[in-house]
Amino acid sequence: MQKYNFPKDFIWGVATSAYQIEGAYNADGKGENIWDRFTSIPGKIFKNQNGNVACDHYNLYERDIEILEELGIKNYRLSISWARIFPKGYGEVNQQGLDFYKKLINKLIEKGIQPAVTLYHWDLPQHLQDIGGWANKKVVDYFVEYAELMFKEFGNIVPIWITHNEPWVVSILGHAWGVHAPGIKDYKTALQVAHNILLSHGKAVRLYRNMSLKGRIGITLNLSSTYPETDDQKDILAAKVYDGFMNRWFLDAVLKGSYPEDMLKLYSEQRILPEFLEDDMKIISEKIDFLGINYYTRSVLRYDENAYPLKVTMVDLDNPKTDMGWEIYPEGLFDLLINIHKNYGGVDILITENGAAFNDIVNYKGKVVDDYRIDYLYRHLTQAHRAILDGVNLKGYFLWSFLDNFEWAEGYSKRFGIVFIDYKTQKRIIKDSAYWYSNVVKNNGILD
Ligand code: GBH
Repeated sequence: MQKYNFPKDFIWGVATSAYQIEGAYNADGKGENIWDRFTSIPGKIFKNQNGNVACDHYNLYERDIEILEELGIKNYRLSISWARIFPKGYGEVNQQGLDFYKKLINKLIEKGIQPAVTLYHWDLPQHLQDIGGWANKKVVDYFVEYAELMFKEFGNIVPIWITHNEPWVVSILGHAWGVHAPGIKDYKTALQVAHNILLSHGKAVRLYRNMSLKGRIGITLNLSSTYPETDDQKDILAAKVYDGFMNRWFLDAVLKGSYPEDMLKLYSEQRILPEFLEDDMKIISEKIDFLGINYYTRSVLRYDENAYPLKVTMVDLDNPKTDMGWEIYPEGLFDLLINIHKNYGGVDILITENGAAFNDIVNYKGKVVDDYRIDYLYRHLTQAHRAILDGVNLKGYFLWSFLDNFEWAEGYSKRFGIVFIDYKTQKRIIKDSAYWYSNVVKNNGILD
């Protein structure tokens, strides 16, 4: 049997986000956010479900931390709900909301678990959406105000900060395709939103530096390696365009301080180019300590004359898939890591999400035997290991997700957790994959 030892000090963790697990949507002075609003519109979410209760983590956090302890997981990526802190997005602080995160973060640290905190995992205070949301530059400043308070409160005890989770998803799924909150369908707005989010990221990093804090700060991008369906030049170009759309637009901005030429040309031809200043690009590319990557699947592309605005379509290959319908393609993680390492100067990388939804069942013994999830994790971790051997500066891995949770437009129908949630009783059942991962963490790698 082959062994896969990971480097000393490799960060092993699990991840969640506030809206997906906390529930308590209107408790203790929390303000409404865009997911509270979006989920209340009939037809947007699977069975019109919402995050009102979710895993009730707001009340059960101590129990959940005990599970982390039991599994020996030493790093936990969580996100803060902006509207718990600032019910309107800015101005007056809601002390009870702040107290929740103080209790949560202090308890984690007391148990020897390092928190990795994401400031924005999609739950914009509704009041800020009412003034235009991320398309409004004022929201950039409100984000920095919120970041400043979080750095003041937790900057000395939280070692890892992630400004934003997946700006591509927020901008494109939320503002071009309209399948996520706030449900807008306009490419130009979407690209302006992406730019403003990146700007808010850069400003928050600058602020963090000015506060001389000791931890590390970065941003998380959802990245997907892209492949042409055939050797045809047009398909090869399609794959390059999709790479520009999903990956390089964000990577180049953050790590090179410019948007890619080919995409600037395409977006201006399509009249969807966002407005921005040269100085913005300096701010956006303020040096980060690590790049966060969320990887789930690859993208296979085909040229399509009629597809707006990129002239590409995604090809659905007849290969094994997870319950999300996403192809299982672990080599895509390897390809992605190698390409980023080569093209972006050997940047330090944290995989901030990787994992899979499967249709789990609790068996007659009360157990969840999710060997298909173990298989997915095994295959991706061994590809990550391969990338490290090839020189990639991969420093850590956070599994998505710790708990089954509210999977956005898919509601509770998709289970990503290594801990099963019985939503009727809020009972937690530790899945086989959690025990398997616990051993990976304990052994700093895979022994069999
Ligand atoms: C992450 O999003 C989120 O950060 C997390 O909150 C979520 O629960 C988790 O993943 C699981 O979904 O969309 O058809 O173009 C991942 C978002 C998923 C976006 C894969 C790109 C490619 C297929 N990404 N997706 S498609």
